Amino acid sequence: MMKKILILLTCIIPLGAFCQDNLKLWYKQSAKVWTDALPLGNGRLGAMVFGGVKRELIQLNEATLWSGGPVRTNVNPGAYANLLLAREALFKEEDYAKAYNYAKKMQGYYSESYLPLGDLAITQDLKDTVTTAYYRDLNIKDAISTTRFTIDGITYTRQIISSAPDQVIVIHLTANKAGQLNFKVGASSLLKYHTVAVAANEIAMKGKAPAHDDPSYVDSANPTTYDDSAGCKGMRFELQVKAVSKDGRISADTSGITIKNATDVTILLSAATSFNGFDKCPVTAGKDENKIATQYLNNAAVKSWQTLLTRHYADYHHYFNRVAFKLATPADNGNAKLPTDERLVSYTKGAKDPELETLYFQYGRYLLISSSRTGGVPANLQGIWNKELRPPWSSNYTTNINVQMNYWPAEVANLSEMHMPFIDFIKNVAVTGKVTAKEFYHAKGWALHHNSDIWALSNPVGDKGNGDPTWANWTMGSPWLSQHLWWHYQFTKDKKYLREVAYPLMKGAAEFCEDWLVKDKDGYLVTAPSVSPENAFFDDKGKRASVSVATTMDMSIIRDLFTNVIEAANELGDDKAFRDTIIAKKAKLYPFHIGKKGNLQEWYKDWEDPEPHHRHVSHLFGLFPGNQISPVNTPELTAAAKRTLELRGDEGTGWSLAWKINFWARLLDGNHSYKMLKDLLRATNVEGTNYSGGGGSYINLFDAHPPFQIDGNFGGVSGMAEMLLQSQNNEIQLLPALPDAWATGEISGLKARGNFEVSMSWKNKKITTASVLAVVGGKCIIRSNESLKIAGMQVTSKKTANGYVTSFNTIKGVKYNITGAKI
Ligand code: FUC
Repeated sequence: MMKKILILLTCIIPLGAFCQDNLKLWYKQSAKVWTDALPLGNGRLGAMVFGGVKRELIQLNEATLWSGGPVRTNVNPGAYANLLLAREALFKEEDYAKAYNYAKKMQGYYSESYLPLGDLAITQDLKDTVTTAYYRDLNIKDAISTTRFTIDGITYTRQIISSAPDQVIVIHLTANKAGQLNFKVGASSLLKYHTVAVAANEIAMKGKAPAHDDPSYVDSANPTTYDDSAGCKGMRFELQVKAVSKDGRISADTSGITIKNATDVTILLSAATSFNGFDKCPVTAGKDENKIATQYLNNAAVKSWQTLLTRHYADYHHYFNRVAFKLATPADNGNAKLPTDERLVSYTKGAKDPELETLYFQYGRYLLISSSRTGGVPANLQGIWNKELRPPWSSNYTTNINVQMNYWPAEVANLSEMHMPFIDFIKNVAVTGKVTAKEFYHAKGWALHHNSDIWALSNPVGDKGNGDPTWANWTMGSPWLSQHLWWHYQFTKDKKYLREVAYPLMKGAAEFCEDWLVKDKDGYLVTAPSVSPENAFFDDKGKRASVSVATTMDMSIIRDLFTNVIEAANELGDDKAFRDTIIAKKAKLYPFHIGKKGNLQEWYKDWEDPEPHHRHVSHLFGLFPGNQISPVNTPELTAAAKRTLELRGDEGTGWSLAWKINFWARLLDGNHSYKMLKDLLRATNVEGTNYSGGGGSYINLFDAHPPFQIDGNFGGVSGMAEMLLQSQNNEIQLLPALPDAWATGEISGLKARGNFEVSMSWKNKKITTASVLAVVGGKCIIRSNESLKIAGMQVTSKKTANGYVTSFNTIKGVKYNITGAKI
């Protein structure tokens, strides 16, 4: 009885939703390697919890701790002359190698790196006897990690949270026998630091970030440099650690805090950096990191563990509980009873486990809530979790797929607020990007290339000639990022935001595209130089090349932006003259082509692929995340897109597998999407970089590129949502790509464009009940596989070649209950 009441209490959910249980990752042993550890985060403070018995290691991050300082201007005054030469080589000579070399001369500096804050070690005095009943978990329903074990008849428990309302990490340690906790807490960092004992129960680690940190793939004799002058490179940081206990004795010196004979101890971690915005010198105009960290610590220290926990739950549940997802589970779902590592391995070997799939979906939502909070910086390649001084690809913002993928699920998975750090970041890159567009290309608007960082770097990277233009000189950052500005509007219908924030930024990107586009010999508007990230082709002479004209991705991204700008101007009833120029330009964009193999052509011409299974599938941008290709509107292009995917094959890096879940969902092939999801969930422990495949999941369910890269987690959530609900092209499609394996299930709280909140249950692949909450009202068009009835309304579904279409007007705030007409 008691247990039942407890379960009910922990499952407080929004009206109309249902309770999803078993939302835990758990293990019978501590983490051996970093990707076994469990992530916690409040958007700013990240922790990877290892769960060690005698030595607990908690690896720490602070989201604003990056190397470097504000970007330089006047980086490459010779770039424009080389742009003209590159265009001449492309149009007059069709000499792609020459164009490639000119592109190299159009580069600026590399991005900076996201850095680890440090390690917190808890070394516990324990009798050297056998550890029994070891257990560690991450409960994603409550965003709390627990480690528990028994030694010599005494059970020790450690619970950890990263609290957003209190801006501290809290570790609560208890022993079930009085006075049995004896341990030492120490902190260290890979960055330049020193430790000071601030008080009898408190230490602080103060340090400085490097002035510059070369990307991991750059072979450099001196990759990490510091600058101790008053220059603007190298922010300050501070970590404060405080122990609070009613009964223990606490003392501190510069080596750490020592706790003796306690029963119950709370350790508070507070951290801050001097980062004060992308354009502020973090040294002379930096924030007072000491003051910020101290305030958070002092405010938290007067609250009990229980109070901190209650406040944390209230904040986290507010976001997390919006969506619940259940699939019918086989009666003997033995797999679900296994610890997560064993569970993943046996799933990979073929065990059926729908609850692992729904757990993975919710884990992605958990990771987004934990790594991207309004007011903060966006989730980078590793979210906010990084242990390395030179992390893979600088753990930066990679904009030719990765950072966008992080935000694909934000709106549909009902976490619109978590999209905001990315939108704020776009505001920043539009500022530096304006300088880049002008300096590099003599162009209006703002430009962004394939890498950025906390300083909103926007130039083509490569250290002025060392980068490969195949990735470094990709120019489509500003139009692609603008898609997110538009999506946020489509999902919220917030006109004020559209007018004041989104539209001016989208217009700036469109202005850049206007200037960047040139005419080819047939009068089409094309991009040049142009790459298809990060792929190559064999040119007419059989030579391998990568820099050419009008790749399908470039043209699709620009078409997407132009379409959205036109729609936005229409929505606002404003800026007609500009809208009309864009309408005219859109009509002249180089169109899609279907190649001789029946595929959607990737390049300007129907060239062959040296790497037919390349991980990027950039030319399908129009299928997803774009909406230019769809079975209803463009059946021929849809067939070509399908052929492209077949030729590309299913293998890929983590994010590539995740992208393919979304592609197949847009092709309405649920079983193929599901196959890709299973590939994304295949167990791996490979940490070394693999570009050609091997994507999967580590035992903590972090996505493996490999190495760890979080985009696959987020792309996976987006793909699963796309299998259940789509809302591009002004209609909501219910269960568009339901796989046979998900024949019966229910989901509540997904969001559709138009600001509709959608819940559904289905049985044997048919809708039983559904509801649409019209948050702002307006016309609602639903496409479904069967005809529908809407309670209280005289609406009939129309049968079409592509399912049934049900259309009705909604009133703001009203929830419409729907049933399958045959039910
Ligand atoms: C792009 C991808 C790589 C990797 C890197 C961070 O360059 O091609 O696979 O994900 O970003």
